[in-house]
Amino acid sequence: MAQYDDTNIFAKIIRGEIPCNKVHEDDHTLAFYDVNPQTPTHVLVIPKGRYVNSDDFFNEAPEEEITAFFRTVGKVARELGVADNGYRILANAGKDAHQEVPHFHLHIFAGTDLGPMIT
Ligand code: D5M
Repeated sequence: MAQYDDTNIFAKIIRGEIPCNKVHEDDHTLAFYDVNPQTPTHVLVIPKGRYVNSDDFFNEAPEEEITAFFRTVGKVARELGVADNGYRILANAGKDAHQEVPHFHLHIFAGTDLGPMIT
């Protein structure tokens, strides 16, 4: 399992050391707008726990945290008003996927016709 780096930018956001444009927060999960949006609506959803990537989260997180996380993804999509027209969720995990921030996160892309999925 990869070593978690407490100095990563999302860890700092969770600790309140740097600001974010928050969409939703609960005990287990935080959602905020991506600083470099790829679509009209581009939000990141992260667990507050220390998980490096999806491999780490899916295999190591307690079921309660996993359930809370995905419930929040659904809730956030509805709160953003994108659930009806649709959205895409994506997680980059590790080197081959070019994961930039080593704290597990899901991207929510929405607000336009996203086209067919590529790669
Ligand atoms: O993508 C990481 C994503 O995180 C990328 O889309 C930019 C975004 N990012 C980086 N720093 C911030 C801050 N401070 N606020 C909001 N969004 C941020 P990935 O390649 O999946 O690791």
